[in-house]
Amino acid sequence: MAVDIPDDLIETYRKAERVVVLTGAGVSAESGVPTFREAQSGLWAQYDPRELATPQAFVRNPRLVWEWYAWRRELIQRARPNLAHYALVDLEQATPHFLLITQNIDGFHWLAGSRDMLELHGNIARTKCFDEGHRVDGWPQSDEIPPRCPRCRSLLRPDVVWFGEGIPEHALRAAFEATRQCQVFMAIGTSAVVQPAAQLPLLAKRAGARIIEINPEQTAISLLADWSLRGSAAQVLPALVRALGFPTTAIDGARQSETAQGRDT
Ligand code: BV8
Repeated sequence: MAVDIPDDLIETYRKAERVVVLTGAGVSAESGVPTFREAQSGLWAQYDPRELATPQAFVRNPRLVWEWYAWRRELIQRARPNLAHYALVDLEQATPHFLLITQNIDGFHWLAGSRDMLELHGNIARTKCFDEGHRVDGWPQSDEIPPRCPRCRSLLRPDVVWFGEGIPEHALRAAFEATRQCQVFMAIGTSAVVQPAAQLPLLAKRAGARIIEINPEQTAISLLADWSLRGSAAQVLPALVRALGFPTTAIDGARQSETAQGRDT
């Protein structure tokens, strides 16, 4: 599908010294990882994710919440980054100052090669204990679900930010700081509903940045956007990298490895 990137967008991006990108679950949609709003499948279809992703749900039914995350971790481990993730690596390489802020917990940006990045909502591959926050890489085999912290015996949980929990202070501060200083802010694959991440596009606009949105649908920030590119991130982002005339090293590498594995990406 041909993607039309406006000339004035290309010109604005090329002139930008500092670019900030905010990604949401839509960027991992083409990797086969369901977004929050898509119905959870099978056993989980009966639950509202926003009810499960809370400390209250964990206190009420730790086993249920632990098994929901185990199911999601399993699904993410079987999936892999898509061309949207790799295109963002090429953008990072070609942009003087670039910061990727993700709301996603799947670790795909890091896996694809992004390095100037912040995970606002944690990472599903990391585990910590509920009471003390001790990061735990492994735990003794036990039938108890969830397992317990080897250091303090409190229940283990995923190292993600639940609704009602604060975003890690350092990440939040860095995100707001970079957003205040950028010339271009891109909101990609996010409905821009969840706070405080949803404030970032507003903050960027107020600081004088130009806003680019990439999303097949209209969102809460579409009115703010200088450009809304209606399409899938996996299509639009590679087209943007090519339209900017930037090297497509990460994109080409992903394509070659997909072909080598006999799958067309
Ligand atoms: C906090 C980890 C305070 C867990 C997640 C005002 C101010 C402050 C807080 C609030 C506030 N109002 C309400 C709140 C509370 C709450 C909140 O925001 N509620 C919402 C429902 C209104 N916020 C919080 O609780 C936050 N904490 O503010 O704490 C505080 C401070 C100090 C001390 C104590 C407390 C914490 C929020 C973090 C929650 N954790 N994830 C987990 O994943 O299990 S959020 C989770 O849901 C995701 O990370 C994501 O960010 C969010 C939404 O998920 P999705 O809907 O799936 O994704 P998204 O919205 O990104 O939508 C998908 C988009 O992709 C769509 O637009 C779609 O069109 C598009 N798309 C689809 N396919 C494609 C595509 N785009 C491109 N290409 C495609 N192919």
